[in-house]
Amino acid sequence: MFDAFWDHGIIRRAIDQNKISGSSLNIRDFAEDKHRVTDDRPYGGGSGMVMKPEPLAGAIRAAKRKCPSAKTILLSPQGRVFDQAVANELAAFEGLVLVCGRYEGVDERISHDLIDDEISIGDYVLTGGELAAMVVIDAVTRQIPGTLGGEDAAEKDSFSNGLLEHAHYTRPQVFEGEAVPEILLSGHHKAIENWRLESAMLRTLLKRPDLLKNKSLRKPELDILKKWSRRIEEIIKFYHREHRDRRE
Ligand code: 4GX
Repeated sequence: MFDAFWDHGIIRRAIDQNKISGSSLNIRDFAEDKHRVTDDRPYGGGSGMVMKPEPLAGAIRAAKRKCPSAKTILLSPQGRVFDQAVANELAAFEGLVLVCGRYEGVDERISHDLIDDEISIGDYVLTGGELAAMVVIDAVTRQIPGTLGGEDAAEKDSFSNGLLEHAHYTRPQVFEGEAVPEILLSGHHKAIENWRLESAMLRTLLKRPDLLKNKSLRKPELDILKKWSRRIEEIIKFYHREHRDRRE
């Protein structure tokens, strides 16, 4: 699963440019028995399997030897939920060892002794921690300066300012009868900047109002909300007036 991940796109470029390094260990290589077994039945009975502690401990210690200062993170639905703030926090570490569990999870003694942190990429159940680890690596990598190519791209995108991104347009100027907003063709940088803030504010309000509630708003942002609030009030007032007139 990881070969394709390390081999493509921005992750591949970041490795080639020595901005990050990454590698995967297969826990089966740390099983001592002939059949390289990594799971076993749970004490206490029941269905499902648990990851055996010895191969897991061997794999985690081998990973830590590669990067002794690394923080060791278990991917699991029980972890704190991953978001942009966590991605930024993790980008500050010199290394991460991401432990990917399968089955019902890992022997509890592994969590106690060898895990520093536990992260979930969201409240849903995956078949393994590998995709979760790739999500974390991807989001953390693009926070590392120089990995995105385009100037300061990470500072500009969604969440860095607590808002969703503004709408984007590229050529052609008219696509299936729909034109690009005039202002974007005007060359007025200040007006374009204002339009983009308004676009970002409205998209956030309509698609993710929860993000606005937790955000401290500055004057320009507040003014946009007030402007639209007034417009909506006008429409409601007009509606009431119409209905009053009809009843008479
Ligand atoms: N965000 N899963 C891990 C096995 C498991 C269970 C408990 C350790 C402890 C998931 C998620 C996720 C399914 C990956 C269960 N490993 N991981 N796996 N959501 O659902 O990170």
